[in-house]
Amino acid sequence: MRLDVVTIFPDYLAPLSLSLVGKAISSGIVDLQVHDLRTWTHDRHHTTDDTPYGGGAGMVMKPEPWGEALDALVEADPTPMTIVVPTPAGRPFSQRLAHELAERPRLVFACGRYEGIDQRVLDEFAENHELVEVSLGDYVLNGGEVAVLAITEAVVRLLPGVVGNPASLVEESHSLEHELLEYPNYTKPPVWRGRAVPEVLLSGNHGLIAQWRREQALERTRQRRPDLLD
Ligand code: 6GU
Repeated sequence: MRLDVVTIFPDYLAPLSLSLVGKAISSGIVDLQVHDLRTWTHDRHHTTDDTPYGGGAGMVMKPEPWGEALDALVEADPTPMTIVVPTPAGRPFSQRLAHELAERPRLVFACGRYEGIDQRVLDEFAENHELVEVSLGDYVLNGGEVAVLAITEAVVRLLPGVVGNPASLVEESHSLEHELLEYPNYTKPPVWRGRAVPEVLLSGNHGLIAQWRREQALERTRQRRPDLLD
């Protein structure tokens, strides 16, 4: 999978060279390129934003650098692009959307500040490319970079050969179908600071264990995410 990230803060994406995503890059499963939007500015101050038409607080990202940046990425590689624009006004990110994005050959992340990118850029590129605005949830980040870290990790771990034990993905997608939160987990020692591991987990009775885990998952979901049970 080819990944491009366009941002005014390329250093923000440095963690992508670590851990699971980093391994996917060094093993060739993922080709990641981070681009500085200011490459496509032409004024002395490398200006990327301006005041909003109609007034109001904050700044809006100028269309010209974004247009040139995305044109350059199209030019550099003919692989069809899915443009992902992180914004609190986007479609809520989910495991389902992560699976959808994992099917795409090339994702191009366009990181704007949270006031956003001039709408005409999105309208222009949506005409010839798949474009999806994505939100991590109902809170505000300063820019899309942290969202790109989250979305990339969720997507890349679904690519074949990235997660060591594919059984863990199967269990996960199974739990996704049932739409329950995961049950609590325990490991050795059997007693820690006076707290014992639930006895059923030591019983060796796999039927009872499965039943207990399902009850725990249901109870957690009822308490924390009753919306998932509707
Ligand atoms: Cl994807 N971007 C920004 N700037 N803020 C957010 C977000 C994304 N998701 C939640 N808040």
